Amino acid sequence: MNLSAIPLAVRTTCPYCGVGCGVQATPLPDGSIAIAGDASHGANAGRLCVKGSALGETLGLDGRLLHPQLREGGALRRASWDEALDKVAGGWRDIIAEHGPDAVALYVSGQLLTEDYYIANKLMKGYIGSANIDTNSRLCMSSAVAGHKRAFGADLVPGCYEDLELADMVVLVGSNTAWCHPILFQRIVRAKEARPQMKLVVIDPRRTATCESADLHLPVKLGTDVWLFNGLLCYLAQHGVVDAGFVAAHTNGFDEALAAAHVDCADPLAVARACRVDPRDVLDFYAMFAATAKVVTAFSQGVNQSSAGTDKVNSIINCHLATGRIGRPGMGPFSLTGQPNAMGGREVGGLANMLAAHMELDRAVHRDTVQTFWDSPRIADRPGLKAVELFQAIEDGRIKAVWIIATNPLVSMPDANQVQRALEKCQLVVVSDIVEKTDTNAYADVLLPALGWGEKDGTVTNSERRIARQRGFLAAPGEARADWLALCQVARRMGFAGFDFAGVHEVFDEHARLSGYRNDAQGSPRVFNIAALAGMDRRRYDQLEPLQWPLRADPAGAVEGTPRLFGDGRYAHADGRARCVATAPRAPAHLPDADYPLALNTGRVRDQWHTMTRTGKSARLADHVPEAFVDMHPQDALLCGVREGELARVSTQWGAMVARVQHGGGIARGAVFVPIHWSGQTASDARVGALVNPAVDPVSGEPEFKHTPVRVEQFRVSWHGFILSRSELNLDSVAHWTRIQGRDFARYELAGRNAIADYGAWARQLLALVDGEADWLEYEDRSAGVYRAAHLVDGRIEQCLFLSPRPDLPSRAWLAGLFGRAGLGDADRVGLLLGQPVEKGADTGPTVCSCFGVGRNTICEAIRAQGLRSAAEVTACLKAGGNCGSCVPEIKKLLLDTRVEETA
Ligand SMILES: Nc1nc2c(c(=O)[nH]1)N[C@H]1C(S)=C(S)[C@@H](COP(=O)(O)OP(=O)(O)OC[C@H]3O[C@@H](n4cnc5c(=O)[nH]c(N)nc54)[C@H](O)[C@@H]3O)O[C@H]1N2
Ligand SMILES: Nc1nc2c(c(=O)[nH]1)N[C@H]1C(S)=C(S)[C@@H](COP(=O)(O)OP(=O)(O)OC[C@H]3O[C@@H](n4cnc5c(=O)[nH]c(N)nc54)[C@H](O)[C@@H]3O)O[C@H]1N2
Ligand code: SF4
Ligand SMILES: [Mo]
Repeated sequence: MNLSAIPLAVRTTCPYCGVGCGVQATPLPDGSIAIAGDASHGANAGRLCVKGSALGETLGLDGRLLHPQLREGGALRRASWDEALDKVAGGWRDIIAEHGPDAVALYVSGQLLTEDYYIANKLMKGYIGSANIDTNSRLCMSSAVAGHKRAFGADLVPGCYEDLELADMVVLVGSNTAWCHPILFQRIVRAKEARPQMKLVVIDPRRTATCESADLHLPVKLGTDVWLFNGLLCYLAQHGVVDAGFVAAHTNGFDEALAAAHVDCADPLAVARACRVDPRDVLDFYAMFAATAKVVTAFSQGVNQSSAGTDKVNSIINCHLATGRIGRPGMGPFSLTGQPNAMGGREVGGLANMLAAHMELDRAVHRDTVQTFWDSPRIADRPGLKAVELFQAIEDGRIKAVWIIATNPLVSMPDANQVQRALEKCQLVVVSDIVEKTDTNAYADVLLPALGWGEKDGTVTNSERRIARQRGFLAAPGEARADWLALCQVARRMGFAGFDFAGVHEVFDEHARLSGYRNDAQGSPRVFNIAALAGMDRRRYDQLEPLQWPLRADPAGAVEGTPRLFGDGRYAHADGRARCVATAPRAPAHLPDADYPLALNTGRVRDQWHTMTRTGKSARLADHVPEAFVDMHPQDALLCGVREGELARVSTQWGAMVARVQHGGGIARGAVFVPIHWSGQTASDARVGALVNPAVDPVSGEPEFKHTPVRVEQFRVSWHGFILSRSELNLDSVAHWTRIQGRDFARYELAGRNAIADYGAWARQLLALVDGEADWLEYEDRSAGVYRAAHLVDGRIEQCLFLSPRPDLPSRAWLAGLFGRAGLGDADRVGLLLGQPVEKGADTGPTVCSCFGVGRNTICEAIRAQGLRSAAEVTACLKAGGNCGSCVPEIKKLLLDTRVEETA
């Protein structure tokens, strides 16, 4: 047998969310990569969600940045690495010489590997001597970090995933776990199925997919969480549930926190009024929490991304400290981290106000420890600028050079037009990315091609402190290089010693050693300690199994992890006690008024990752939500003069965009929800970051992404349309367009203001059709304003275009099916002209199950025709929901809706 013919699976870690699932990637002989869950990985035990399952479809080299580029005379041109690195190092040296170290900045990302992050931080804080390095984790986890530090004395997540299964009650606050941490959510749902007495409470202004499995949903008004949790603290005190022994032995500040909560929140009815929820639901929640010892309260961006984010975090932690429900199995507050390496970034001190290895920038003894260990010429001695301030400093000229790595701030920052202005003015903008065209790259003076997932090597740490390897299984494409290497090469060119590493394992080794360096000498040992992994050679590093820090080596040298912290009641404050923090509820920074009467909430959808540079490549992931939408209550829509399915202009004091109006997202009156994923690459005008106000939390500096006063009004157009095309098109002449990837084509949704005199000529021009003899099918009803055209090549469909004055256009799912055919039959041609399939059942509807490509119509028809009663029956019948399970909440909703329709 030829052993070399057997494909070898590489065990690695998913590059998306903070669940940190283990992945088995198997390069196949045809060049494709088979992706499967790693059954031996503690986070996911073999399961993957839809984004993880589709990883193999995102690895193609189309659109990749493969060579360094330099801006010259306005345009970018290809350059050698030497030239590019010289330009960066020389530029930085000159700017620092003239304006000092604070005139340069790094803006990095929780999607870097720990080793990349370690080097970036070392360069900036130890060698350049400035702390002007911040990261997109500022936009994500910084309120949790600040809350942890206030409560525990260090940024420590007490529990682990298993606690969510062991709990008798799980409270999800500001977290759409079903869509954003799907595998963790499935673990909760499975635990609940096994123990139906386990309760799930969801606290979210929207009725999200996560709510489909909840026993209780509290649709609190945006921004009112401190009211709710302060009210809970009062209730616990009023009902004798406070664990006085624990509070006395292990905490400080309880009385002050309770007194502060009492001011506004002693009466659950007042709390219910402030949160705009049914008082009975508030009381139910409080009673359930009071009666259940094993409670986990898990939270995410609905908590963190707020001008009161840090107080929200502490108001939650207070309730766990008051009841002593922390540090034991099945209980505790739990921050769900967003990015794959949000936690690793915190370990290396990637934020502007931190030092490496969980040490503090404002403690002289820590600065000395780090500088001595690094043997570095300098050490930053005061905090650098946090993300929002950092881009303001670029705009006003205090910062003259910025190097952006693995993040797309022109899309993801609040007041994103300000970021655009800042980068336009900045003397030297360096961007390291894996794709060539992003909104941010458009402002780069130097573009550096990075290795992407599957190519790069290193470690990441997930939400439960589990360090795991990402392993490369693909060759470096073009001239792409690892981010840590590019950083070291610039550092060396700037004349700094301390950046010579034979490989990424040596970077990890240094990081591990630093965590143990002088680690008990300063009175309170630092909890973050992974020194047990120091000294690994390349082979041992490659074999590293997932481990939860802090780590210990047993006498035989075996390394053991720690699933839970604080079991001994000791915290990281100098006195070993945790802090209850007094918090007072306050309103968001900017309130709706007559001009901007609604509140804009922003967040994620199930099948896309952030600015879509990777998930956007997968056709399987494209269909679930094909374009930007503004979800709103039907009555608000009526008042704004907009209708479901039509386009609306959504604007705030900071910026504007266009999105399709949608109901059904379970939104209360007064608020709207817009997804974050669209950029200038995927739509003419759908970058929601431009609308978001730049207010930040005073402690953490995290932006208020979930609350901006907004106005929604009609976006007037004279026609709607769409194109499916095998070739890429330029649609800049159209008032509104959005692009999404199909299996063998690109799909463009369009809307226009222009009057079209000659449909045929106009369509051919839009489709860039030059061949006058092309096989062209056309239907025109001028009086109705309806037009349909298709371009065929050798009997196969090449492009099609549909126009109507209203958005009631033919089914894209049916047409997408035609692109998969070798040739079109007569019935298909007739269908194209009719604008609907001739065959029954050919229109499967928008995709619900992305894994098996099962559409909404197919599911609803099966529910009706076969009387299906449960998601399990739908799966048995259609496979839908049977792979990753991400769509099960939606199938449950369809079951409900279809039955409601029947009885109506
Ligand atoms: N599919 C997908 N998954 C992802 C990502 C992705 O891009 N796509 N990104 C990852 C990253 S980096 C992150 S940070 C996480 C984010 O994960 P989540 O935080 O779960 O996601 P979001 O959609 O940003 O926001 C969560 C919810 O907060 C609610 N919310 C808004 N305001 C409030 C409030 O005042 N109080 C409460 N209680 N709730 C509120 C919103 O309605 C929303 O449903 O997801 C990770 N996972
Ligand atoms: N309105 C609104 N805005 C938000 C949020 C919100 O809820 N609402 N959430 C915020 C949050 S929590 C987050 S985490 C951010 C995320 O926002 P971003 O970090 O800006 O989003 P990404 O699309 O993940 O950007 C990652 C970039 O790095 C590139 N990349 C991928 N891998 C690598 C690599 O290995 N090396 C390098 N050099 N580049 C790589 C990708 O192509 C992409 O361009 O968005 C924030 N912005
Ligand atoms: S839940 Fe999905 S996106 Fe998150 S790590 Fe697991 S497979 Fe990746
Ligand atoms: Mo995030």
